[in-house]
Amino acid sequence: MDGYIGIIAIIIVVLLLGVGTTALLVRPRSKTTLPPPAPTPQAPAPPVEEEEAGAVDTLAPPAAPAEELVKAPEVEVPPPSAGRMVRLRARLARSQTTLGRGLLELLSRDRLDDDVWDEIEELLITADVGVAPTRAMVEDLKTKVKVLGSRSPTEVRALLRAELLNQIDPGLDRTLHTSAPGERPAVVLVVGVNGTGKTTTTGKLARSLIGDGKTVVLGAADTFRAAAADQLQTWGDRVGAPVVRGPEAGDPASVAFDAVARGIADKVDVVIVDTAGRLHTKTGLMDELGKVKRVIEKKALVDEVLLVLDATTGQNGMRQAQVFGEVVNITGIALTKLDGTAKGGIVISVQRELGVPVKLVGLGEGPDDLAPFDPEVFVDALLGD
Ligand SMILES: Nc1nc2c(ncn2[C@@H]2O[C@H](COP(=O)(O)OP(=O)(O)OP(=O)(O)O)[C@@H](O)[C@H]2O)c(=O)[nH]1
Ligand SMILES: [Mg+2]
Repeated sequence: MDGYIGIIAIIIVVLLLGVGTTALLVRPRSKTTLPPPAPTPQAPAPPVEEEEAGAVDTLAPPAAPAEELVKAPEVEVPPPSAGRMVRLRARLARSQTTLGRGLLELLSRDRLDDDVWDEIEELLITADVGVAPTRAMVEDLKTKVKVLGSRSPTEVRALLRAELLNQIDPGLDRTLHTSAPGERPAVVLVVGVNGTGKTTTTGKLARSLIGDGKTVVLGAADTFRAAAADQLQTWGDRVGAPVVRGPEAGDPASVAFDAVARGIADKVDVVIVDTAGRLHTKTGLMDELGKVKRVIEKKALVDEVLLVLDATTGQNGMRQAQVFGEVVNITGIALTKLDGTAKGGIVISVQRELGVPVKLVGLGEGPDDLAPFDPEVFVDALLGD
């Protein structure tokens, strides 16, 4: 009986071996008939069994992992705004030391005759400090130097530091009004002439607010060009801030209104409305801006009207600021492109002329190159270490 079972077992083993061998012989041929993986990089790779991978490799390059191909848009977590200006100090120093070093050198001369004072005056004017503030500074410095008598380099530096700070006025309230009382969101309206950096500043500001833990809705009230809304959309998408847009050539006031309405409905902390660049000399465009603000105010108060000024435009920027100030009550200045000019003196003149503080400074094209303005860091960057 045992022998009988043994024979049956042997037959089964032989049969199984036979089937296995046949399978091995047949399989490679069936692999060559497999369709190659789809060539488009977007298509996910067809499921391939482990044992077949080698053969498939020779037919077509392997598709990259699906994860890499279909990338979900990443929402960035921007850094908080604190300490930004210190981080960007080197950039500021690079562009502004001509003024600081020049003043230090001139004031350190043994003899401060009229020629030297003329040179000091010229240096301040060239750096866009403005005529009236320059005169005031020179008079102040003359008096202080007289009192001081002989001057050590440390004393000259301290003297100049105090004078510059005094002109910039560290006592001014530079708080950006991004917290509204009660339930409603704070509303920030961003205005200025063409190309000063309004959209970029709006995007950077949204990032920095989000980095500080706030929620933001953006309003694309530049309806002149579709590209303007797209530009803002890109900024919003990167940090997950919704962007309210309108039809191209539509009414900017209505987009601004809708953005604020959305902000209220979504209970966000801040609504920032970007507007189209407009020449201060075009009355129609300036009237339109006035309307944008009035229409928003049907929904909520405008807490901050930020005038974006390009630091490289010099004294022309001052005229723009005055006209904008007449149409919409400017509450703060964002001074952009300070990284690209030695004319940092505009901080002094613009505040003097307008009586409005510089609240933000743009120090580059990078997404986090916007900083709350800190007068002490500014002056220290000017004078170098
Ligand atoms: N270097 C430097 N470039 C800046 C800064 N801020 C903005 N820019 C650049 O300035 C250019 C214009 O910026 P936008 O934000 O489009 O200016 P805008 O005021 O919205 O322009 P319009 O909507 O056409 O009036 C862009 O190339 C920005 O990258 C800054 O602080 N430093
Ligand atoms: Mg713009």
